[in-house]
Amino acid sequence: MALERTLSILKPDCLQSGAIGQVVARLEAAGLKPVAMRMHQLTTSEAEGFYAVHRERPFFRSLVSYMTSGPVVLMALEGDNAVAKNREVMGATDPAKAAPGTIRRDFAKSIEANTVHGSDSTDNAKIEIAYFFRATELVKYDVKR
Ligand code: IDP
Ligand code: MG
Repeated sequence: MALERTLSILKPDCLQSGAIGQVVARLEAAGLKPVAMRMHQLTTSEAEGFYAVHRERPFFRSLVSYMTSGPVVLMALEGDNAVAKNREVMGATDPAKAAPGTIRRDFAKSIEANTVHGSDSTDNAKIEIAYFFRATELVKYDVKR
């Protein structure tokens, strides 16, 4: 299995649900180790840049508005197959379609306020981690359970 990194964002609804700890616990339990972590209030231009791939979508303005509506937690997660593993633990974009036991099924409010972001490929993970973190902000440590 390949050791990968992926970008995770705990979205405003996660913080407003008081669920930071519960969501991070699920990620860690899945073998996704936070190697960078920071709270942040996204600006409109940061959110527009981050979601630029979606700029022609009908939900783009609403998504940018939502992502800037409150603070988020930014994380780089590391682990075997971290990109796909994170997507699996997150569940489908629409919480109504997310599998039982996934983060979105259990915490998300709507298809927009869906609790977590996760990179969708290793290439995008590199771009997204670099969007928010300097290389020197990523730490190294071992987890032994
Ligand atoms: P993903 O987060 O599961 O990768 P994307 O299709 O990349 O889903 O969409 C990015 C984000 O845009 C979603 O997480 C969600 O917050 C929002 N979004 C996606 N589809 C819709 C929609 O149909 N209506 C409103 N918001 C949406
Ligand atoms: Mg996506």
